[in-house]
Amino acid sequence: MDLDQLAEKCLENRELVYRMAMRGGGAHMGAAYSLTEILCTLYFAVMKHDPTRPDWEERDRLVLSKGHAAVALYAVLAQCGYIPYKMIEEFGSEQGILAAHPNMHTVPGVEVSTGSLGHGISIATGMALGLRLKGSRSHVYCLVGDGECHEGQLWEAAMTAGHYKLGNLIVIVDKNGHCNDGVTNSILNEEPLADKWAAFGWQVEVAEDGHDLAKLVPLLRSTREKSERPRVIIAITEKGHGLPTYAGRTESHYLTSAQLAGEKLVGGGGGK
Ligand SMILES: Cc1ncc(C[n+]2csc(CCOP(=O)(O)OP(=O)(O)O)c2C)c(N)n1
Ligand SMILES: [Mg+2]
Repeated sequence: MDLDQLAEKCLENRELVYRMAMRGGGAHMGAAYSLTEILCTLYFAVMKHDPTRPDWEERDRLVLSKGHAAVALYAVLAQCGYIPYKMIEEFGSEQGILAAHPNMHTVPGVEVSTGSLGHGISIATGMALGLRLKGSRSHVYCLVGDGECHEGQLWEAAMTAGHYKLGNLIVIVDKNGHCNDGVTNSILNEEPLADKWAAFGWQVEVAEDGHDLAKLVPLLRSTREKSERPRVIIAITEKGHGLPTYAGRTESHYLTSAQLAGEKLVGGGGGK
């Protein structure tokens, strides 16, 4: 898939998320739209996976630790063919099975039920350790929020992964600068974030623009190379990227269908 096609996938992903929000009465738009390019790059250009076999032993695993961005995951799972588009259309309706947070027992392709911040990365760490013990060559990708880095449990997982030198674990921090109730570092300053991960034994890279597909694709592909340490990519993103009124604002965190009505999506992954 070339970059133009990937950009199309990003735009379609954002449109599907928008549709779910409109049908369901609202959604975590800010969290979903800062992740779009990262998520689409992983599913369409990086990860080894097979939508016809969600339980394929040799697949790479993706854990959405910031589970409130579930709508973005549902959209990419539909685009890949894990779930029918009909499920997307039923989001928020009585017969629908897609909930505000992802459920591994009801939605094919969801590896771990998440929503309680800090838990997903802990489970991803256990998965990576388990896979290594089995001699597997699969990778575990885990997406966390910058506000999620306030969680003590995240650092327990980070310390564990560093201790066990889990080279098959890749964490991507979606550093959009906001959490649910304000600017992340004004609520609790977590800088210097890169130095903290490095101190826990991780190989750290910073993606200066987490929406720039031309840079994201080679960077995320490089995570497939053998590593002696867990890797974290701190991706600088924009919360609500693509929303003309709400992009870059804390208010984008959760938007109702009334707030979204009339918002015309812009961009499909050409950089900030
Ligand atoms: C353990 C836990 N505490 C609190 C919450 C409530 N909560 C949901 S989203 C959120 C903010 C997350 O911010 P961030 O990680 O930056 O995610 P973003 O939406 O910006 O991607 C919080 C505190 C939660 N889901 N889990
Ligand atoms: Mg954030």
